[in-house]
Amino acid sequence: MTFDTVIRGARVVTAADTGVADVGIRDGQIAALGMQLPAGREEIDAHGLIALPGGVDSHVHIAQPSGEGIEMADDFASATASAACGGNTTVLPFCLPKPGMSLREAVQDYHAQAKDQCHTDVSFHLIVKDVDPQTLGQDLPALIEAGHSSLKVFMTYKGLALSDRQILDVFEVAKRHDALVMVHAENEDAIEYLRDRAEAQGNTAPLYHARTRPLAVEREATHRAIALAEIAGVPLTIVHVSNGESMEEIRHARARGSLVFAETCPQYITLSAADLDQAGFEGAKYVCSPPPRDTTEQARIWAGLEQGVFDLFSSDHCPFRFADSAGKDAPGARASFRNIPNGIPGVETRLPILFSEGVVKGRISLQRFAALSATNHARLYGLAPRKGSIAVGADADIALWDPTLRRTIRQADLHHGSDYTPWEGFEVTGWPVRTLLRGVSVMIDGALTGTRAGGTHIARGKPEIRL
Ligand code: DUC
Ligand code: ZN
Ligand code: ZN
Repeated sequence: MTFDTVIRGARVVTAADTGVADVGIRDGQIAALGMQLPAGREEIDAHGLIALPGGVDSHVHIAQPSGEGIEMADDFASATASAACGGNTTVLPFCLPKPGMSLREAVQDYHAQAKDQCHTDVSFHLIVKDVDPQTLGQDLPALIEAGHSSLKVFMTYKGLALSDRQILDVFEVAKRHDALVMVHAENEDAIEYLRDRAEAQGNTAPLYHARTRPLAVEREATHRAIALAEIAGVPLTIVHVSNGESMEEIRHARARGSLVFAETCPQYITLSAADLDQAGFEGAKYVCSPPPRDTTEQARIWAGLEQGVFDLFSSDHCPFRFADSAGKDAPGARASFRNIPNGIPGVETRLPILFSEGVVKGRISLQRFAALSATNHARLYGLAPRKGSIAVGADADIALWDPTLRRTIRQADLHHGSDYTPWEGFEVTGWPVRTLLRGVSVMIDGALTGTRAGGTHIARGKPEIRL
């Protein structure tokens, strides 16, 4: 038995187990796990390192249309370079049609943008903003069958937010075609009311982005999204859960027997509304939705991660440049928080933050880290068993981590297209030192080593809804 590559002596981690083993790779797949495997053409000495499933980040935004004159800071090349350097091997961005474009045309356009540009594998979620016969009756069924088996609906943002009836109509299509629906749960009317009031009182600084999206805005929409899913009889994922009250809605629904999956993100365990409350325009760097909360809510989110409320830990990488009128400094953004583009970069820092704050600080096990960072994403979004685990027959998507490496997060060291990181100066222990995509090293010691064209689009199967 010969191997293209053998990784020797790492502690191999899956969502179920850990143990020291050699990993034999052939034709891009894991061909053997064992002790003293025969020599490979390439030998990687990984003694003292941890071999984790390559990260699957199921919530990123890449080159997403963002309104007149606004541009996301990443294209597929820079976003996936950044992802690979952060220990990821697959990312799932959202495909949003530009005005006047059908969902099917938008997916074609997205495929064209991704082609030959990616350092990791990619697969697209579909954002449903037009609830019309063409989208529901034709585009969605065809796209789901072609491997785009997850949809996102919004309960906030003018032009994106759907009515309850429209959400139910989308749920119905998801049910018929076995797609998984992801919901952005914030109540648009309540936000609009609070925003108008804040502006009328002259409260226009970035902090008021957080003040006008209080917990009740998210908790109410989470409750309603779950109720609508129960009425339609579909499972759903509540994405980017920021606080304990929304988490309680999820817990209660599960106790009733509902199939609700939950995602949280680094910003909800490490950032707070105080970060938005800084002199001048600095707070705009932290404007994302839902907004970062406070230390009490951070602790509740940690409890949810430890106790298994959360299935997914994603970045919600949604990068804008700070010093750029096509980014955070958009026209009108200094006059009112309303005009600041929502989103922060984080695809490269997601895993080091969870590893350091979670595993190194003893809050979660390595197995849970694997589940939260890769395995559950792959299973829920139809990528398993090919992705998300270190198992014979799976793609050889592996991140080798040095669990003792201490790093201070610095914008200067990151690979995204944004000009800042919200975690500037944040200290972590543990960092990925090599990323292998289907057996090929795409990052070694922070340097990209693969070719852009190494990453490809993956058509996905149906969600596994029993995690
Ligand atoms: N929702 C997201 O999922 N990402 C960024 C902004 C938003 O509102
Ligand atoms: Zn969202
Ligand atoms: Zn997002």
